[in-house]
Amino acid sequence: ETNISAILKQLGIESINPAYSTGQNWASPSNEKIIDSHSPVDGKKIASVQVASAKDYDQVVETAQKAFLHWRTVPAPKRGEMVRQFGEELRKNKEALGTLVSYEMGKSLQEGFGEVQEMIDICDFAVGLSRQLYGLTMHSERPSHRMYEQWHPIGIVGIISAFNFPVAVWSWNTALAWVCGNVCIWKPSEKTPLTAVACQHIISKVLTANDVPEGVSNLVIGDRTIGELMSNDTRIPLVSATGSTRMGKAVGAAVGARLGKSLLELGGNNAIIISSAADLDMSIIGAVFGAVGTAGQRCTSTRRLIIHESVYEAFKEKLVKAYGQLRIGNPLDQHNHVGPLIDTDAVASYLDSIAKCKAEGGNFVVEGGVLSGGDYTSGCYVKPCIAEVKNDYQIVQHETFAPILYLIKYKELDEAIALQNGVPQGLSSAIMTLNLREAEQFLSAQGSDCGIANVNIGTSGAEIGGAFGGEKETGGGRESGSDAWKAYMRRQTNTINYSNTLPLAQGIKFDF
Ligand code: UN1
Repeated sequence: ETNISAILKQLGIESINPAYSTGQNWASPSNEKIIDSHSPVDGKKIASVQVASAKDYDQVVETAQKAFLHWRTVPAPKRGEMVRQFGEELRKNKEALGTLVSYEMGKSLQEGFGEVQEMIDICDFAVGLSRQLYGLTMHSERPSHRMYEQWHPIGIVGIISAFNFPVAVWSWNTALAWVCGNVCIWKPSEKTPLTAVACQHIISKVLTANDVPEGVSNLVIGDRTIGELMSNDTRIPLVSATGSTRMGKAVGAAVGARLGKSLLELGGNNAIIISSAADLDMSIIGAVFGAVGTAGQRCTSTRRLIIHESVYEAFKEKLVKAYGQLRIGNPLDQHNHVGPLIDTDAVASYLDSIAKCKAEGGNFVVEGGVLSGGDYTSGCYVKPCIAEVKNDYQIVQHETFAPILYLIKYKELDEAIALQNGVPQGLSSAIMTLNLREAEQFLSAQGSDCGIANVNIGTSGAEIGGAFGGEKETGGGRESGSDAWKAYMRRQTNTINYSNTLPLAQGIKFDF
């Protein structure tokens, strides 16, 4: 039995929490609005959080602006040292924070811990990065000239995050942004405000211990109006947003209209190609975890299986058998595989998608449905289901954030790749094959059009070391590993003349 109240106490959560924080200081809002956080696990109210007003938001931005003037002068490795200590605090709080993620969001306890592990990993990555913010040097075409580039901090980074990874996505952005010399303003999902409050308490300790001024790590609890303020605010040069394509289009348009930068990580419609040369037992694990893990609420969740006709029936049979063994229930109980959806609105959209799929001709080989009674009183538990479909059904082209898996049959690999690419989204993709030619074709320029393409691994569960994000309606942004840090900095090209003449580039003569 998990002692939630002890965990809330450890993480500094009150019954009503203040609306915003600029680091160590917490403040109550100038209005009366409140968000109650209910757990989808048992429907119980966990605690409440006040909602910030536009005026509160403005104060936060002003504090952040001041903090940036200081933070950008701190040497990057010193900023990295703060992030190292943040990683240490996260290690100490992994169990408590992971449990709260599981309880407030509904993902399995293992996945809650896994999410905090991603935070720890990105901190380690960012610490190393703090000594590796490398720019290139170039050879000038002019004598006694030197050319190089520098990466400078950009200013305030606005972070809008989603409910499904309520803490990890913030850390991917913030750990990099901080070592790059930026300050951050975080607007978490209104569906998971308490995990955000907990994160801010954890970083608060580190900021205090290091005498970091107010305004380097800011949290603002609010609804979409706060997101809109951030998107339109010229004081925020970069807005990093994770969520639906609809939200991303609004943020991208608003930020673009003021020629700001946005980093968008939006919906996926991820497929695994199961080839005739696939290891079917291994493929089952990848497919089932990808489709039902996090109750199908990852942007990397497996939504479609594109299966070769020669193994289609055999694989379908294995899938149906595996689905029959899934235990659905309280995600804090480690025996269960599938927890609840985030709320009853998500349940309604799951049911709506099933109805639409049936109306278009989908054939359900594992039926869905909402579970009730017993452990399921929150009304958020649904049955993972499987339907045989055509790729061009409208509903199949759409990302439903729920455990609905679509099966599509193919004959030739070219056709399978075209089906895999034949959706508006482009986040994650995979092929299961032991055939080298197939694998390489899938990874080639004629292959997957996604930001992530895997061989003999499912579509979800990417490591933080790679750049994370995707193409088309996924928004084009890249977060976490590789050189994703460059999005958080401004590039400056410097040319220095150490000769005693002033030659012009391109050989231009200008004498007088
Ligand atoms: C998301 O769903 O927004 O690759 C992020 C994965 C996780 C991150 C998912 N590491 O599934």
